Amino acid sequence: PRGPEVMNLKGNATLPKPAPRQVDPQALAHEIVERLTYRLGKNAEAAKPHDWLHAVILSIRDRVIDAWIASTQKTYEEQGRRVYYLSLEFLIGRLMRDAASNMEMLDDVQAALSSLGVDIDIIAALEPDAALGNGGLGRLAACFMESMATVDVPAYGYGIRYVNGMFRQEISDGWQVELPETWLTHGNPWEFERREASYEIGFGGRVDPADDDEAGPHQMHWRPSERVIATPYDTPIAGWRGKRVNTLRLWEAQPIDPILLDRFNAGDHLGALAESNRAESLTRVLYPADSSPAGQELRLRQEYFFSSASLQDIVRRHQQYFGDVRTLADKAAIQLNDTHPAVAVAELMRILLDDHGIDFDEAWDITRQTFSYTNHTLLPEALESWPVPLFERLLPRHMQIVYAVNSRLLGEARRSGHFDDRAIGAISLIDEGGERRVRMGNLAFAGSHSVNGVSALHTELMKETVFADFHRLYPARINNKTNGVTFRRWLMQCNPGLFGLVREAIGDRFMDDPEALRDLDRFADDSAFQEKFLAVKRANKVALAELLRSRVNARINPDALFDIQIKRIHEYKRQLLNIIEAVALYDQIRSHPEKDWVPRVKLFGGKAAPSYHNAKLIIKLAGDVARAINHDPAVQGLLKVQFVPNYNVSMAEMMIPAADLSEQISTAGMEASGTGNMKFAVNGALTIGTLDGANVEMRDHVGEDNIFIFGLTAQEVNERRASGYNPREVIEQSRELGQALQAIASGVFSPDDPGRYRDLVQGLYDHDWFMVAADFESYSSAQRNVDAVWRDQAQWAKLAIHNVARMGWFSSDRTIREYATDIWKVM
Ligand code: B1H
Ligand code: IMP
Repeated sequence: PRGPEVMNLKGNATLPKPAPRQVDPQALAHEIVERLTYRLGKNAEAAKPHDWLHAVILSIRDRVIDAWIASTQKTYEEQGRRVYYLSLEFLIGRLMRDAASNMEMLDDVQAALSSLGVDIDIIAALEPDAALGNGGLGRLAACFMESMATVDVPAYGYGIRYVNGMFRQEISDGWQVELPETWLTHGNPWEFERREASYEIGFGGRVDPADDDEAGPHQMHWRPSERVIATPYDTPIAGWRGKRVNTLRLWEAQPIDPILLDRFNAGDHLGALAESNRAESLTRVLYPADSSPAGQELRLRQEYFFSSASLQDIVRRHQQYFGDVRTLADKAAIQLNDTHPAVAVAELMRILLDDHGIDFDEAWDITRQTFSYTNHTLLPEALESWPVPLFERLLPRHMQIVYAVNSRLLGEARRSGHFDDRAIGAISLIDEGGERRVRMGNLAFAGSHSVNGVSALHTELMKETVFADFHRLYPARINNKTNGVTFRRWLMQCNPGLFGLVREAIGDRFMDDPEALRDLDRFADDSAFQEKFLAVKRANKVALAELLRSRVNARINPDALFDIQIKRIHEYKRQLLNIIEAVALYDQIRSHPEKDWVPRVKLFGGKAAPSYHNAKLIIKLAGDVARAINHDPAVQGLLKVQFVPNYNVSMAEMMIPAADLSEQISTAGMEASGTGNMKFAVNGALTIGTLDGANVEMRDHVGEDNIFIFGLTAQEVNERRASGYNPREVIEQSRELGQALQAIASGVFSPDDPGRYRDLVQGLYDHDWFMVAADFESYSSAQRNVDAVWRDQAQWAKLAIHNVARMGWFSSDRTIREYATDIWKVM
């Protein structure tokens, strides 16, 4: 490994320190122009909006760096335990407002820019989203990074610096088209390349017994046949009020030899670059599969590449500051964000056994004390496993370690006397049913001292289903950490109107203690406050309507009820249920135009995994249904449907503050937590949802009168499936549902291709795994209940205010404090 050459400058008091920075708008304006001139080489007259953006970011960044260096210094001085959050995804979005706001300079930046004649909104919109993640799991990692800095946990995030993050979605003729998103084209002013902290990562090759005479029986020498370099890029992540700034370290793959000159000179110009291209392709693109792993070799290479680089860095840092690798668990807590980095368990074992000659039992103890694992899904298709032959070819040494760990694990289970062959088979690290596979969930579980779920329901189901046998063997290991979201981004920045109103009502305490939002409860019945609250909501809706007019030429009425479902497209999330209900409502309005219908705008947004056929078809259906409804004069002004393309973090920041109704309608038992649900509620939307994931706890907090709950519970879903659920029967009993399905299946919405949705609808009649039919009536009547409450705007406002007031517990600061106290022991 290429170790870093760190000069230890500790205690050298004669070095000059940077001058403290001024923070008034005038000084800031001066600084921005100075950055523009000397860093970008432009004068103010010639500067383009992008230049201004860069200059502003550089000015903010300087403050962040001051705090960053101070935090790093403090961490080294305290010599305490550090947290390492390993995640294949960090869905950050834009950073400018986040950083400026957390450094408490957003108002000054705005004032400075306006004194220079620059509109902050225009340049802020130019910053590309860092979309290094798929959805909830990646955005959770980003919220956690900000909260760890906020609650003063010394932490590093480790991940991959994808050149192409989440794809850009275009809708062409109603179909999703995936295009590469190139967030780095204008450079990334937030990151710092750290070449001195590069490592070699090996793949393939063979394993020899260690040549050393003193080598123990478990010490081996792995001789990889292929090597690449991992080079880190560091991004500072500032916590609220700049208290602490932590590091997000993202790895890039680079070739050992950028070009093979002998080949080039022999005329093989492409071959000369082959190795280089191969190395660089490793970190080129994010796998766009949310909740179901891609299962391709490149994915396993990505997982090992970033796990190995991170582990080498962690062990290097530990040795540099504490010397003895045996004390690693005292100084490092490594959190595995799902199984994507689970191979790190085997990698740490390899390092301890082979590089440090530690004996097996001690190495295994250190490993288990160091790691903890978060599970994010129970969907069987999402549980990662790798074919043994592939794993063995790519990581021969790790394969041996997995076998050795497995024999100990299974031995322990057998000796307990409570494990028959079935139960042994269930906890084995190797799936022996059919093609033999390495189970990454079992490896992560076995290699961790803590395994947590992300909502109370999800954690209970983990104990009853996927990890039932592990739970019997290690009953203290599974624990719950209900997800949360950062209120800085998801309330204070994205919804300045509501933020201002809340401050005016209850003061600033909630900015440091989100639970203090409770004080707002006493304004719920205050009609003057209700009016202000509704006015803020309306302004957000006008802004969204304006954006949608310019983006997709949609004309939507800001006085209608904004009903929004934005999330990855997946059958278990049941966008289909929502669309079918829209079709049924459309039919009802046409049949009874005289009734007092509540005007509604239904908005959908979300990406489908490129290979997920039904998800793509559901996008097409939303578009087809929208076209029919939006062009029908009979429902003009009463119902509108719009699919919003390219849903991403920045679009979420526009849509969530404008929502009246939040759709959280997954089949109970299938959504591990959800985090969008929390963002909507704290922004004053009411939730229509099932008792799934964190919705259950949201109901407990906001109160059952302030949320629209419908549908089967997780237990009822199970029972229905077990007792032979017959969807056809259910459909035949509901005229509304039957008619809506017939219309869709017969091509009413797809006259250009009448058979387009036949199979999709047939699936509902035949098996309906996700219980769309079973929940339809309950959903549809909950929607009419929504209408009834909406007609009384004071009542609606009251419920919404209660939601804002009672969501404080869902701050990711609370979640992180629980991790820090219960799992990492750093608080
Ligand atoms: C979640 C994933 C996920 N769970 C595989 N699992 C992936 C699985 O690329 N892959 O192969 C990517 C992502 N993502 C989500 O995590 C859950 O579905 C949500 O319910 C939960 O809120 C979120 C954060 O815990
Ligand atoms: P790492 O933790 O070794 O990766 O170093 C990350 C950052 O910490 C670098 O910017 C170093 O300059 C800084 N750093 C390393 N050692 C010390 C120290 O002893 N005191 C303060 N900062 C340090």
